[in-house]
Amino acid sequence: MNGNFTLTQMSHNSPSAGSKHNKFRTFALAIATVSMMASTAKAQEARSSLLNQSGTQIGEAHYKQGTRGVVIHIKASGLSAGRHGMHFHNVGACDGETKFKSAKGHIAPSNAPHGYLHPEGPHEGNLPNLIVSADGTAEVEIYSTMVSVRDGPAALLDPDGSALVIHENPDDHMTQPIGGAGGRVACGVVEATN
Ligand SMILES: [Cu+2]
Repeated sequence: MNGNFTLTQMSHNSPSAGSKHNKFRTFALAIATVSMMASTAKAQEARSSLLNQSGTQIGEAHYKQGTRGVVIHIKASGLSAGRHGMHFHNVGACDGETKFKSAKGHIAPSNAPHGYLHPEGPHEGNLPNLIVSADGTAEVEIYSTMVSVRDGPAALLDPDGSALVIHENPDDHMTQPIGGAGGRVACGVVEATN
């Protein structure tokens, strides 16, 4: 009853309320149409096969570009339990014979120091630690606003590509140059899927 009363009052006090409402509705419909068009455009996507140093696949990662960052889904097994530093490295090359040194250093076009907790960090290739369960498996979905799939200075699919690297030890998010994360136990070249 109260709602009806308010509506009656509104139309009584302002005869144009109805047409204003229609204009608003047209505007809202236009916005809805534009966002539907945007959502039908295929998001830029990529993937990685994660390999151990003997070249056996131990997992995979998928990347989907959003408006402001990349949604990253990682699934792996055969790792030691606990926290493992994880970063995007500069070159799309995962050669086990080089202990994955082939992937070079971290993606860091800003030249900011390594580490989420460093006062001047982080740099673009930084990611959270991967936390592996007692059975050696890990699955996580994370989001990075510091890299992109194709566009901008920290594009994963730049001309020399990039690699997702999982390290032996935890990343303390502070120590230079890699947070004390040690050797590289898994590596996956980022490959375009569309
Ligand atoms: Cu690294």
